[in-house]
Amino acid sequence: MNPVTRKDDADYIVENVKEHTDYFRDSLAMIASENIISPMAREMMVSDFCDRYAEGLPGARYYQGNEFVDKVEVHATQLAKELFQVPYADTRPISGTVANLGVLFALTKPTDVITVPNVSDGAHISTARFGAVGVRGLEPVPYPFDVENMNIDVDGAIKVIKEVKPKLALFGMSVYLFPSPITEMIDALREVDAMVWYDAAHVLGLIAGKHFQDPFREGVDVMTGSTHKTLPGPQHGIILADPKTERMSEEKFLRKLNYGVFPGVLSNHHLHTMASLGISLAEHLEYGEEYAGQIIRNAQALGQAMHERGFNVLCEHLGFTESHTIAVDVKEHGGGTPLVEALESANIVTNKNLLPWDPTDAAMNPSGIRLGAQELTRIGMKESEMDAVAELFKRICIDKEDPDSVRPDVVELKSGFQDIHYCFGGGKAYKYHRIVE
Ligand code: DSN
Repeated sequence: MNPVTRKDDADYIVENVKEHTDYFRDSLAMIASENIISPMAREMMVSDFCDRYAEGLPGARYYQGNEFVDKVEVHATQLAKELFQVPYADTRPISGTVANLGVLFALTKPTDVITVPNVSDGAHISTARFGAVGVRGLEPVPYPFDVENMNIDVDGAIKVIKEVKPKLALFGMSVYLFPSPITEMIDALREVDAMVWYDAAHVLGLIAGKHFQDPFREGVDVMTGSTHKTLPGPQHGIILADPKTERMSEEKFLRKLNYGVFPGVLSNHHLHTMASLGISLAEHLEYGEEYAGQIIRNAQALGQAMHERGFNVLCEHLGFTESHTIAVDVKEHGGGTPLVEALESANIVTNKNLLPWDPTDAAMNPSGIRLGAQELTRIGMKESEMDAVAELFKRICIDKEDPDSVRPDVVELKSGFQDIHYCFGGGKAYKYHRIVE
Protein backbone atom coordinates (compact mmCIF):
# COMPACT_ATOMS: atom_id res chain seq x y z
CA MET A 1 0.00 0.00 0.00
CA ASN A 2 1.35 3.43 -0.88
CA PRO A 3 2.17 5.61 2.11
CA VAL A 4 -0.37 8.35 2.57
CA THR A 5 1.21 11.78 2.87
CA ARG A 6 -0.37 15.11 3.67
CA LYS A 7 0.35 16.09 0.06
CA ASP A 8 -1.84 13.12 -0.93
CA ASP A 9 -4.57 14.59 1.23
CA ALA A 10 -4.24 17.91 -0.56
CA ASP A 11 -4.13 16.22 -3.98
CA TYR A 12 -7.29 14.32 -3.08
CA ILE A 13 -9.10 17.62 -2.55
CA VAL A 14 -7.75 19.07 -5.80
CA GLU A 15 -8.79 15.95 -7.73
CA ASN A 16 -12.35 16.21 -6.42
CA VAL A 17 -12.60 19.88 -7.28
CA LYS A 18 -11.33 19.09 -10.78
CA GLU A 19 -13.83 16.25 -11.18
CA HIS A 20 -16.59 18.57 -9.97
CA THR A 21 -15.54 21.14 -12.58
CA ASP A 22 -15.56 18.48 -15.30
CA TYR A 23 -19.01 17.30 -14.17
CA PHE A 24 -20.38 20.83 -14.53
CA ARG A 25 -18.59 21.25 -17.88
CA ASP A 26 -20.63 18.27 -19.11
CA SER A 27 -23.90 19.15 -17.33
CA LEU A 28 -26.91 21.40 -17.63
CA ALA A 29 -26.74 23.57 -14.49
CA MET A 30 -30.29 24.69 -13.74
CA ILE A 31 -30.40 25.62 -10.06
CA ALA A 32 -32.16 28.98 -9.95
CA SER A 33 -29.79 30.48 -7.36
CA GLU A 34 -26.50 29.84 -9.14
CA ASN A 35 -24.50 31.23 -12.04
CA ILE A 36 -20.91 31.41 -13.27
CA ILE A 37 -18.64 34.40 -12.99
CA SER A 38 -16.67 35.75 -15.91
CA PRO A 39 -12.95 34.96 -16.31
CA MET A 40 -12.08 38.55 -15.40
CA ALA A 41 -14.21 38.41 -12.24
CA ARG A 42 -12.70 34.99 -11.39
CA GLU A 43 -9.20 36.40 -11.70
CA MET A 44 -9.92 38.82 -8.84
CA MET A 45 -10.73 35.86 -6.56
CA VAL A 46 -7.15 34.55 -6.59
CA SER A 47 -5.50 37.98 -6.27
CA ASP A 48 -3.70 39.23 -3.15
CA PHE A 49 -7.04 40.79 -2.13
CA CYS A 50 -7.99 37.34 -0.79
CA ASP A 51 -5.26 37.63 1.88
CA ARG A 52 -5.97 41.04 3.42
CA TYR A 53 -8.00 42.90 5.98
CA ALA A 54 -9.78 46.20 5.49
CA GLU A 55 -12.23 46.80 8.32
CA GLY A 56 -14.16 50.05 8.19
CA LEU A 57 -14.67 52.31 5.20
CA PRO A 58 -12.36 53.61 2.45
CA GLY A 59 -10.20 56.36 3.96
CA ALA A 60 -11.11 55.31 7.51
CA ARG A 61 -9.60 51.85 7.94
CA TYR A 62 -8.33 50.03 10.99
CA TYR A 63 -5.43 48.54 8.99
CA GLN A 64 -2.67 49.93 6.80
CA GLY A 65 -2.02 48.67 3.27
CA ASN A 66 -5.45 49.53 1.88
CA GLU A 67 -4.62 52.22 -0.68
CA PHE A 68 -5.70 50.10 -3.65
CA VAL A 69 -8.43 48.26 -1.78
CA ASP A 70 -9.98 51.67 -1.07
CA LYS A 71 -9.87 52.62 -4.74
CA VAL A 72 -11.52 49.34 -5.73
CA GLU A 73 -14.21 49.60 -3.05
CA VAL A 74 -15.06 53.21 -3.89
CA HIS A 75 -15.31 52.33 -7.57
CA ALA A 76 -17.35 49.13 -7.06
CA THR A 77 -19.75 51.06 -4.82
CA GLN A 78 -20.09 53.78 -7.44
CA LEU A 79 -20.84 51.17 -10.11
CA ALA A 80 -23.55 49.66 -7.87
CA LYS A 81 -25.17 53.08 -7.36
CA GLU A 82 -25.12 53.67 -11.09
CA LEU A 83 -26.50 50.25 -11.98
CA PHE A 84 -29.44 50.53 -9.57
CA GLN A 85 -29.78 54.33 -9.75
CA VAL A 86 -29.67 54.81 -6.00
CA PRO A 87 -27.83 57.21 -3.70
CA TYR A 88 -26.47 54.50 -1.38
CA ALA A 89 -24.72 51.17 -1.95
CA ASP A 90 -22.66 48.92 0.30
CA THR A 91 -20.53 46.30 -1.45
CA ARG A 92 -19.11 44.84 1.78
CA PRO A 93 -21.66 42.15 2.83
CA ILE A 94 -20.11 38.77 2.19
CA SER A 95 -23.39 37.04 1.28
CA GLY A 96 -27.07 37.73 0.79
CA THR A 97 -27.95 36.45 4.24
CA VAL A 98 -25.24 38.62 5.83
CA ALA A 99 -26.68 41.61 3.95
CA ASN A 100 -30.08 40.68 5.36
CA LEU A 101 -28.71 40.40 8.88
CA GLY A 102 -27.08 43.82 8.45
CA VAL A 103 -30.43 45.39 7.52
CA LEU A 104 -32.19 43.68 10.41
CA PHE A 105 -29.50 44.78 12.84
CA ALA A 106 -29.74 48.35 11.55
CA LEU A 107 -33.48 48.86 11.34
CA THR A 108 -35.09 46.66 13.99
CA LYS A 109 -34.97 45.71 17.63
CA PRO A 110 -35.86 42.33 19.16
CA THR A 111 -39.65 41.77 19.43
CA ASP A 112 -40.43 44.19 16.57
CA VAL A 113 -43.06 42.95 14.12
CA ILE A 114 -42.00 42.25 10.54
CA THR A 115 -44.32 41.12 7.75
CA VAL A 116 -42.81 38.49 5.49
CA PRO A 117 -43.54 36.06 2.68
CA ASN A 118 -43.68 32.50 4.00
CA VAL A 119 -40.93 29.94 3.38
CA SER A 120 -43.57 27.36 2.48
CA ASP A 121 -44.83 29.74 -0.25
CA GLY A 122 -41.34 30.00 -1.74
CA ALA A 123 -39.64 32.64 0.39
CA HIS A 124 -36.01 32.50 1.57
CA ILE A 125 -35.15 31.10 4.99
CA SER A 126 -34.04 34.63 6.00
CA THR A 127 -37.74 35.46 6.42
CA ALA A 128 -38.37 32.69 8.94
CA ARG A 129 -38.25 32.45 12.70
CA PHE A 130 -35.58 29.75 12.20
CA GLY A 131 -33.59 32.10 9.91
CA ALA A 132 -32.22 35.66 10.03
CA VAL A 133 -35.51 37.19 11.22
CA GLY A 134 -35.51 34.81 14.18
CA VAL A 135 -31.83 35.48 14.94
CA ARG A 136 -32.82 39.14 15.48
CA GLY A 137 -35.67 38.03 17.76
CA LEU A 138 -38.39 39.54 15.57
CA GLU A 139 -42.03 38.53 15.32
CA PRO A 140 -42.62 37.49 11.68
CA VAL A 141 -46.18 37.75 10.40
CA PRO A 142 -46.69 36.11 7.00
CA TYR A 143 -48.62 37.60 4.09
CA PRO A 144 -51.48 35.43 2.86
CA PHE A 145 -50.54 33.77 -0.44
CA ASP A 146 -52.50 33.34 -3.65
CA VAL A 147 -51.42 29.86 -4.78
CA GLU A 148 -53.11 30.06 -8.15
CA ASN A 149 -51.09 33.10 -9.14
CA MET A 150 -48.03 32.16 -7.05
CA ASN A 151 -47.89 35.59 -5.46
CA ILE A 152 -48.82 37.53 -2.34
CA ASP A 153 -52.59 37.91 -1.91
CA VAL A 154 -52.80 41.71 -2.06
CA ASP A 155 -56.14 42.23 -0.27
CA GLY A 156 -55.25 39.74 2.46
CA ALA A 157 -51.78 41.24 2.89
CA ILE A 158 -53.11 44.80 3.16
CA LYS A 159 -55.51 43.60 5.86
CA VAL A 160 -52.60 41.99 7.76
CA ILE A 161 -50.47 45.15 7.44
CA LYS A 162 -53.24 47.38 8.79
CA GLU A 163 -53.79 44.97 11.66
CA VAL A 164 -50.21 44.28 12.81
CA LYS A 165 -48.60 47.60 11.76
CA PRO A 166 -45.15 46.16 11.04
CA LYS A 167 -42.05 48.22 11.67
CA LEU A 168 -40.52 46.59 8.60
CA ALA A 169 -42.18 44.90 5.64
CA LEU A 170 -40.09 42.40 3.68
CA PHE A 171 -40.62 41.29 0.09
CA GLY A 172 -38.74 38.85 -2.13
CA MET A 173 -38.81 35.11 -2.85
CA SER A 174 -36.62 32.13 -3.63
CA VAL A 175 -39.23 30.66 -5.95
CA TYR A 176 -39.69 34.00 -7.67
CA LEU A 177 -42.00 33.68 -10.65
CA PHE A 178 -43.68 37.11 -10.70
CA PRO A 179 -42.95 40.61 -9.37
CA SER A 180 -44.10 41.30 -5.81
CA PRO A 181 -47.10 43.64 -5.53
CA ILE A 182 -45.24 46.60 -4.00
CA THR A 183 -47.12 49.24 -6.02
CA GLU A 184 -50.43 47.75 -4.92
CA MET A 185 -49.40 47.73 -1.24
CA ILE A 186 -47.25 50.82 -0.83
CA ASP A 187 -50.05 53.16 0.34
CA ALA A 188 -51.07 50.73 3.09
CA LEU A 189 -47.43 50.32 4.10
CA ARG A 190 -46.88 54.08 4.31
CA GLU A 191 -50.15 54.51 6.22
CA VAL A 192 -48.81 52.35 9.06
CA ASP A 193 -45.33 53.87 8.77
CA ALA A 194 -43.66 50.59 7.82
CA MET A 195 -40.18 50.66 6.36
CA VAL A 196 -40.09 48.63 3.16
CA TRP A 197 -37.32 46.16 2.40
CA TYR A 198 -36.92 44.09 -0.76
CA ASP A 199 -34.67 41.01 -0.84
CA ALA A 200 -33.77 40.91 -4.52
CA ALA A 201 -31.29 38.04 -4.35
CA HIS A 202 -32.89 35.97 -7.10
CA VAL A 203 -33.87 38.80 -9.40
CA LEU A 204 -31.06 41.31 -8.82
CA GLY A 205 -29.72 40.97 -12.37
CA LEU A 206 -33.21 41.16 -13.88
CA ILE A 207 -33.95 44.38 -11.95
CA ALA A 208 -30.59 45.86 -12.93
CA GLY A 209 -31.25 44.76 -16.51
CA LYS A 210 -34.59 46.63 -16.44
CA HIS A 211 -36.63 43.50 -17.15
CA PHE A 212 -38.36 42.99 -13.80
CA GLN A 213 -40.08 45.35 -11.39
CA ASP A 214 -38.17 48.45 -10.25
CA PRO A 215 -38.49 48.24 -6.45
CA PHE A 216 -36.99 51.66 -5.67
CA ARG A 217 -39.29 53.48 -8.06
CA GLU A 218 -42.20 51.50 -6.55
CA GLY A 219 -41.36 52.81 -3.09
CA VAL A 220 -38.98 50.47 -1.23
CA ASP A 221 -36.47 51.99 1.17
CA VAL A 222 -33.77 49.35 1.11
CA MET A 223 -32.86 46.39 -1.08
CA THR A 224 -30.49 43.50 -0.41
CA GLY A 225 -29.24 40.72 -2.58
CA SER A 226 -26.76 38.00 -3.14
CA THR A 227 -24.73 38.77 -6.24
CA HIS A 228 -24.39 35.38 -7.92
CA LYS A 229 -27.81 34.47 -9.30
CA THR A 230 -29.30 36.51 -12.15
CA LEU A 231 -26.59 39.03 -11.46
CA PRO A 232 -23.77 36.71 -12.53
CA GLY A 233 -21.15 37.82 -10.03
CA PRO A 234 -19.15 36.21 -7.24
CA GLN A 235 -20.70 34.63 -4.13
CA HIS A 236 -21.14 37.88 -2.22
CA GLY A 237 -23.84 40.28 -1.01
CA ILE A 238 -24.95 43.87 -1.47
CA ILE A 239 -27.14 46.50 0.19
CA LEU A 240 -28.71 49.33 -1.78
CA ALA A 241 -30.87 52.13 -0.41
CA ASP A 242 -32.99 55.08 -1.42
CA PRO A 243 -34.99 55.71 1.76
CA LYS A 244 -38.37 57.39 1.67
CA THR A 245 -39.60 56.42 5.12
CA GLU A 246 -40.69 59.18 7.48
CA ARG A 247 -39.61 57.17 10.51
CA MET A 248 -36.21 58.85 10.44
CA SER A 249 -34.11 61.18 8.33
CA GLU A 250 -32.33 59.80 5.27
CA GLU A 251 -29.04 60.56 6.93
CA LYS A 252 -29.95 58.55 10.03
CA PHE A 253 -31.32 55.64 7.97
CA LEU A 254 -28.11 55.36 5.96
CA ARG A 255 -25.90 55.75 9.04
CA LYS A 256 -27.78 52.89 10.71
CA LEU A 257 -27.35 50.70 7.63
CA ASN A 258 -23.65 51.43 7.58
CA TYR A 259 -23.21 50.51 11.26
CA GLY A 260 -25.45 47.49 10.76
CA VAL A 261 -22.89 46.04 8.36
CA PHE A 262 -19.75 47.11 10.24
CA PRO A 263 -19.36 46.59 13.13
CA GLY A 264 -22.85 45.04 13.22
CA VAL A 265 -22.49 41.78 11.33
CA LEU A 266 -19.00 41.92 9.78
CA SER A 267 -15.48 42.47 10.89
CA ASN A 268 -13.46 42.12 7.69
CA HIS A 269 -15.32 41.95 4.44
CA HIS A 270 -14.00 39.68 1.70
CA LEU A 271 -11.91 41.94 -0.49
CA HIS A 272 -11.37 39.50 -3.33
CA THR A 273 -15.09 38.89 -3.84
CA MET A 274 -15.74 42.62 -3.48
CA ALA A 275 -13.23 43.29 -6.30
CA SER A 276 -14.76 40.48 -8.33
CA LEU A 277 -18.20 42.05 -7.78
CA GLY A 278 -16.85 45.33 -9.14
CA ILE A 279 -16.00 43.57 -12.41
CA SER A 280 -19.41 41.90 -12.55
CA LEU A 281 -21.19 45.21 -11.96
CA ALA A 282 -19.24 46.82 -14.82
CA GLU A 283 -20.11 43.86 -17.06
CA HIS A 284 -23.76 44.10 -16.11
CA LEU A 285 -23.81 47.82 -16.91
CA GLU A 286 -22.57 46.85 -20.37
CA TYR A 287 -24.50 43.63 -21.06
CA GLY A 288 -27.14 43.34 -18.32
CA GLU A 289 -30.14 44.53 -20.27
CA GLU A 290 -29.52 42.12 -23.16
CA TYR A 291 -28.73 39.26 -20.77
CA ALA A 292 -31.77 39.78 -18.53
CA GLY A 293 -34.12 39.90 -21.50
CA GLN A 294 -32.77 36.64 -22.89
CA ILE A 295 -32.96 34.91 -19.48
CA ILE A 296 -36.68 35.67 -19.24
CA ARG A 297 -37.39 34.66 -22.82
CA ASN A 298 -35.55 31.39 -22.19
CA ALA A 299 -37.42 30.66 -18.94
CA GLN A 300 -40.75 31.29 -20.67
CA ALA A 301 -39.74 29.11 -23.62
CA LEU A 302 -38.69 26.33 -21.23
CA GLY A 303 -42.04 26.58 -19.43
CA GLN A 304 -43.93 26.36 -22.71
CA ALA A 305 -41.83 23.47 -24.05
CA MET A 306 -42.24 21.45 -20.84
CA HIS A 307 -45.97 22.20 -20.71
CA GLU A 308 -46.34 20.94 -24.31
CA ARG A 309 -44.61 17.69 -23.29
CA GLY A 310 -47.08 16.99 -20.49
CA PHE A 311 -45.47 18.63 -17.45
CA ASN A 312 -47.60 20.56 -14.96
CA VAL A 313 -45.66 23.82 -15.13
CA LEU A 314 -47.24 26.24 -12.68
CA CYS A 315 -49.09 29.35 -13.84
CA GLU A 316 -49.74 28.51 -17.48
CA HIS A 317 -52.46 31.21 -17.43
CA LEU A 318 -49.77 33.80 -16.64
CA GLY A 319 -47.23 32.60 -19.19
CA PHE A 320 -45.45 30.43 -16.57
CA THR A 321 -43.02 33.12 -15.37
CA GLU A 322 -41.80 36.70 -15.66
CA SER A 323 -38.41 35.82 -14.17
CA HIS A 324 -35.57 33.32 -14.63
CA THR A 325 -37.46 30.57 -12.77
CA ILE A 326 -40.18 28.08 -13.50
CA ALA A 327 -41.78 25.75 -10.96
CA VAL A 328 -43.07 22.34 -12.00
CA ASP A 329 -45.42 20.11 -10.03
CA VAL A 330 -44.04 16.61 -10.60
CA LYS A 331 -46.10 14.71 -8.03
CA GLU A 332 -47.74 12.60 -10.73
CA HIS A 333 -44.31 11.60 -12.03
CA GLY A 334 -43.03 10.35 -8.66
CA GLY A 335 -42.32 13.57 -6.76
CA GLY A 336 -39.32 15.89 -6.62
CA THR A 337 -36.75 13.67 -4.90
CA PRO A 338 -36.55 10.68 -7.25
CA LEU A 339 -36.72 12.96 -10.27
CA VAL A 340 -33.92 15.33 -9.26
CA GLU A 341 -31.78 12.27 -8.48
CA ALA A 342 -32.49 10.73 -11.89
CA LEU A 343 -31.81 14.08 -13.57
CA GLU A 344 -28.53 14.40 -11.69
CA SER A 345 -27.48 10.95 -12.93
CA ALA A 346 -28.12 12.20 -16.46
CA ASN A 347 -26.01 15.35 -15.78
CA ILE A 348 -28.92 17.75 -15.28
CA VAL A 349 -28.58 19.66 -12.00
CA THR A 350 -31.80 20.94 -10.42
CA ASN A 351 -33.39 21.03 -6.97
CA LYS A 352 -36.54 19.64 -5.44
CA ASN A 353 -38.85 22.23 -3.96
CA LEU A 354 -41.82 22.36 -1.62
CA LEU A 355 -44.88 23.81 -3.30
CA PRO A 356 -47.37 25.89 -1.28
CA TRP A 357 -49.90 23.06 -1.10
CA ASP A 358 -47.40 20.44 0.13
CA PRO A 359 -47.88 19.21 3.70
CA THR A 360 -45.00 20.33 5.94
CA ASP A 361 -43.78 16.75 6.33
CA ALA A 362 -43.30 16.51 2.53
CA ALA A 363 -39.82 18.06 2.72
CA MET A 364 -38.13 14.74 1.95
CA ASN A 365 -40.14 14.28 -1.25
CA PRO A 366 -41.90 17.52 -2.16
CA SER A 367 -44.14 17.90 -5.18
CA GLY A 368 -42.03 20.41 -7.00
CA ILE A 369 -38.86 21.01 -8.91
CA ARG A 370 -37.52 24.54 -9.44
CA LEU A 371 -35.64 25.35 -12.63
CA GLY A 372 -33.61 28.43 -13.50
CA ALA A 373 -32.61 29.51 -17.02
CA GLN A 374 -29.95 32.07 -16.04
CA GLU A 375 -26.85 29.86 -16.29
CA LEU A 376 -27.89 28.19 -19.54
CA THR A 377 -28.47 31.68 -20.93
CA ARG A 378 -25.06 32.78 -19.69
CA ILE A 379 -23.40 30.11 -21.86
CA GLY A 380 -25.29 31.21 -24.94
CA MET A 381 -28.41 29.05 -25.04
CA LYS A 382 -31.53 30.52 -26.61
CA GLU A 383 -35.17 29.50 -27.00
CA SER A 384 -34.48 26.56 -29.39
CA GLU A 385 -32.11 24.98 -26.84
CA MET A 386 -34.85 25.28 -24.21
CA ASP A 387 -36.95 23.01 -26.39
CA ALA A 388 -34.11 20.45 -26.52
CA VAL A 389 -33.71 20.69 -22.73
CA ALA A 390 -37.45 20.09 -22.21
CA GLU A 391 -37.20 16.95 -24.35
CA LEU A 392 -34.39 15.62 -22.15
CA PHE A 393 -36.55 16.26 -19.08
CA LYS A 394 -39.43 14.37 -20.67
CA ARG A 395 -37.27 11.33 -21.46
CA ILE A 396 -36.12 11.10 -17.85
CA CYS A 397 -39.16 12.23 -15.85
CA ILE A 398 -42.12 11.10 -17.96
CA ASP A 399 -40.81 8.34 -20.25
CA LYS A 400 -38.64 7.03 -17.37
CA GLU A 401 -35.76 6.32 -19.71
CA ASP A 402 -32.59 5.14 -17.96
CA PRO A 403 -30.55 8.28 -17.09
CA ASP A 404 -27.43 6.46 -18.35
CA SER A 405 -28.86 6.39 -21.85
CA VAL A 406 -29.89 10.07 -21.74
CA ARG A 407 -26.56 11.34 -20.37
CA PRO A 408 -24.64 11.14 -23.69
CA ASP A 409 -27.25 13.40 -25.29
CA VAL A 410 -26.96 15.89 -22.42
CA VAL A 411 -23.17 15.92 -22.80
CA GLU A 412 -23.52 16.33 -26.57
CA LEU A 413 -25.91 19.29 -26.19
CA LYS A 414 -23.65 20.88 -23.58
CA SER A 415 -20.50 20.44 -25.68
CA GLY A 416 -21.73 23.20 -27.98
CA PHE A 417 -22.07 25.66 -25.08
CA GLN A 418 -18.75 25.98 -23.30
CA ASP A 419 -18.07 29.71 -23.48
CA ILE A 420 -19.24 32.50 -21.19
CA HIS A 421 -21.25 35.29 -22.79
CA TYR A 422 -22.29 38.78 -21.64
CA CYS A 423 -18.84 39.59 -20.23
CA PHE A 424 -15.57 41.26 -21.18
CA GLY A 425 -13.25 38.99 -23.16
CA GLY A 426 -15.34 35.82 -22.94
CA GLY A 427 -13.59 32.53 -22.28
CA LYS A 428 -14.25 28.98 -21.17
CA ALA A 429 -17.05 28.62 -18.66
CA TYR A 430 -16.00 25.49 -16.78
CA LYS A 431 -12.23 25.44 -16.54
CA TYR A 432 -9.98 24.33 -13.72
CA HIS A 433 -7.36 27.07 -13.24
CA ARG A 434 -4.05 25.40 -12.38
CA ILE A 435 -1.68 27.51 -10.28
CA VAL A 436 0.38 24.85 -8.39
CA GLU A 437 1.59 21.75 -10.25
N1 DSN B 1 -31.21 28.97 -0.82
C1 DSN B 1 -30.89 29.72 -2.01
C2 DSN B 1 -31.81 29.35 -3.10
O1 DSN B 1 -31.56 28.35 -3.71
O2 DSN B 1 -32.79 30.04 -3.40
C3 DSN B 1 -30.82 31.15 -1.79
O3 DSN B 1 -29.94 31.47 -0.76
